[in-house]
Amino acid sequence: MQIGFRWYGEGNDSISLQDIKQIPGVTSIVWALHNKQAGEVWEVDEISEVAQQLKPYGFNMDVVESVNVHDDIKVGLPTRDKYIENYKQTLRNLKQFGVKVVCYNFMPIFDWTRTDLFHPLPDGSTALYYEKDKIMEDPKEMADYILTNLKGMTFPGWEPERMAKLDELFELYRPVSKQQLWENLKYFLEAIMPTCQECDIKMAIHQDDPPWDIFGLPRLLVDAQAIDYFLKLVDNPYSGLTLCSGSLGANRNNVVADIVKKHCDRIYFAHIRNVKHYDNGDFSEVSHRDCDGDVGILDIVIAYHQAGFKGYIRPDHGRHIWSEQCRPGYGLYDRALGIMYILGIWDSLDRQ
Ligand SMILES: [Mn+2]
Repeated sequence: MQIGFRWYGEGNDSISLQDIKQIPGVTSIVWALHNKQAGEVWEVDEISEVAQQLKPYGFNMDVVESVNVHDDIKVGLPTRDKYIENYKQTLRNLKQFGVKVVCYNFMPIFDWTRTDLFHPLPDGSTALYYEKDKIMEDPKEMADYILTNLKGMTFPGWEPERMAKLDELFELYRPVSKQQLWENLKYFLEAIMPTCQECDIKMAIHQDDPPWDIFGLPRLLVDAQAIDYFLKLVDNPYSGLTLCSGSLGANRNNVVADIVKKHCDRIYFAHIRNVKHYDNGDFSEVSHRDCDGDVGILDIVIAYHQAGFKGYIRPDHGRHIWSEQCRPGYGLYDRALGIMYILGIWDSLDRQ
């Protein structure tokens, strides 16, 4: 197991590489070229710039999160082949820098979705929050809210240029059924698998967050059954999972530790995050500590350990604590605490 930490890049993150270096155990910076639009080729000199930044700190750049998939691929338009070629070229360029895992998702229009980015918790910290009833309303209203609260920071999937085209996007996805979306995902993966094999890069899909349909849009990777279906759809070791305990854990019927036990050989990247459920269907992100939430963090970490997991683990979102001003979910302190919690469990298990 290797510990990763997501970093948004020089000038695009309040957290420095020096800060990250001081968190025990971190070997991998989980990175991306956040200025690139989905469908564009990531050029060698752009990737090289990040490599140069990481080098003095001894971090590897093995995991990219994410290389986003163009809407034309998700919708299945004839223009998708051009974007698939670009995706393959990006993979070849990433290979030159030793990249081993590419995280991506296949969510229509909206990436992760929350109704409150700074929801107060009883201890005075704030966290990302999902209020079920707010989602029934206009998606535009929510997009506006999120963009206002990001205060000019860019957030993958919620780019202002993209949100400005919301009507267009909904129109584009209208004819796409769930089954068609699965077919389009299969087409994309089958097209890139030979390149992944040639480059020895594993594709690792992130689950839909939250794991159910929203705004009438179909969402695919929502539970254990969907994950089984996905892994059979393109049964190739180069197509696997970024298993996100928080995304899946938003549905209280999902038992993430069971998925770890069943599919550990196809999990290349693990997001570990805790979620607390409320009876009315709302949920809040909470600390990584097992008893603070409902996803079974302890069972999950034990399952990875018992399976001899060799992939990458990163703490997913954290709360905003100790007055830190940071990107929603991506502060330094609570994610560092999450790492220490995971390593504490891991080291104890190693000892046994
Ligand atoms: Mn995640």
